[in-house]
Amino acid sequence: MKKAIVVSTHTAQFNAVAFKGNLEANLARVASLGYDGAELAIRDPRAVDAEALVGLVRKYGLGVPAIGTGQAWGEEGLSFTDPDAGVRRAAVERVKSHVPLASRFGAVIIIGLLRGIVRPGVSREQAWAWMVEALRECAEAALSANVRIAIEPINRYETTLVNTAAEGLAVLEQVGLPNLGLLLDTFHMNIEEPDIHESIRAAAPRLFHFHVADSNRWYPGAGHLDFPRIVATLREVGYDGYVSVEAMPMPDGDTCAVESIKAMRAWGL
Ligand code: LER
Ligand code: MN
Repeated sequence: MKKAIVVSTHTAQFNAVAFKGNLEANLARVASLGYDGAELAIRDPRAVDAEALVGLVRKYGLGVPAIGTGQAWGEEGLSFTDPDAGVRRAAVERVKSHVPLASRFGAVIIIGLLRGIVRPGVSREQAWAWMVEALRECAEAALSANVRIAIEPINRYETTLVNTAAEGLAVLEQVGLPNLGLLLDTFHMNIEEPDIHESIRAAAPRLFHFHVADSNRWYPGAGHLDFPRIVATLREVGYDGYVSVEAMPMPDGDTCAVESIKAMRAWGL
């Protein structure tokens, strides 16, 4: 397993990001701390100079395991389940626009909050159907470029659609494409899963990416999750991907990154 941490290419409102702002300085710091990769949070690929970004990531010898898309929800209100068909279309097109860069990095495209929530006046069945349809269109577009997409079960306080690994697996079943998988996040699992270890085992064949934050969404070690046991379960199921820190910059971003890599090393990563 490899070690990564989330870096936003631009300043962002989403708070569980240790590094935002000066991209080059942040990538340099991530590399110097010994991370293998930087997970990139990108609101809109059109706002990014792809060549410069690829160059910077190479300069610091980092991998890019995943690209987070949630800022398009947080800052622009795009979602797969908006009552407005134009907004749903824009959300799908936005995800498809991540494919070329994801392909260059070999990165998984993350569908977190971009799937949306069940809006007033929309039935749960309708929202679910829009979500499945959107995911299928995005995964089909990504398939030809050999890009994988991961849907992330997210806790009930942030979304009403897909809170658990079991619901995530049901979505995969309904979409029926091999390049759509799951991203599990320990912060959300601690709130929603009856048994974190059983959920990891159930998701294992389709587990594309893994986020870590402690129970309070601080760096691992700042709360009460049993990470050595979680990592042992990941090893047991043969998970071979990245473990990526998506934690709040508390007490500050740099301390979060330093403490996180200290913890990961202690787990033998
Ligand atoms: C994203 O990976 C996540 O975990 C959510 O809480 C918010 O986007
Ligand atoms: Mn996450």
